[in-house]
Amino acid sequence: MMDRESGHLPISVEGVVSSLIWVKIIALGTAAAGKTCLIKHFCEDKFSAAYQPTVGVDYGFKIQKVKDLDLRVHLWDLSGQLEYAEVRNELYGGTQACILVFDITNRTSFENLDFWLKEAVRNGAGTMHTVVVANKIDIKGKRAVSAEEAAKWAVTRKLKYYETSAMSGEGVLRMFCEVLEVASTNVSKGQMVG
Ligand SMILES: Nc1nc2c(ncn2[C@@H]2O[C@H](COP(=O)(O)OP(=O)(O)OP(=O)(O)O)[C@@H](O)[C@H]2O)c(=O)[nH]1
Ligand SMILES: [Mg+2]
Repeated sequence: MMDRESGHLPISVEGVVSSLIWVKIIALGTAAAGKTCLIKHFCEDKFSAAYQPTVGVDYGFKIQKVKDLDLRVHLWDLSGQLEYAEVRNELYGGTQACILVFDITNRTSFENLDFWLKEAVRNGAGTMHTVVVANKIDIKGKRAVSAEEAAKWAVTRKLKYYETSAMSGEGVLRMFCEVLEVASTNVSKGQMVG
């Protein structure tokens, strides 16, 4: 015996469809740029000042409401250590969005963005919504890359530019929500992405 009115689904079709939108985001960038902290802040509202390098890959999950849809967000946090290239290459598949993170106090991490963008493009960034994230804006005195220079780099490559602090949380939720809004339109409704 089915415990629902005949002719009616137990929940609305819209409810079923929206509950099945999965979005996969990857984070790329030089070691210690703050990828893990950004993801931790977004998923758990936590920050740790102690640096624990990601070994290969970390993973985060969050259900985030964007435009009335509860998105199941998978965040793959890829190590910035160059020796993990093979691990990273395995993880690009089925990605809708890519955040390229650099540390505003570390000029090399900004100069390395070209390397990370190239790696992403080689692995299908054409189909991912890719953005640039300037992190650690809470550190005021040691800025090594101006907002103007970084934003220009992003615009030249047709990428959207964000500034964040994983420590204070400034800009973090906004960045992820805007990325998700675009990325979720890349996922056809009802599609399950592993
Ligand atoms: N002040 C400040 N420190 C930050 C911020 N984000 C990260 N950090 C610090 O920077 C260091 C590196 O942060 P992680 O998030 O581990 O860096 P990562 O990019 O994941 O590094 P890998 O895993 O090695 O690729 C840690 O000591 C963090 O506490 C930030 O927004 N502000
Ligand atoms: Mg990390």
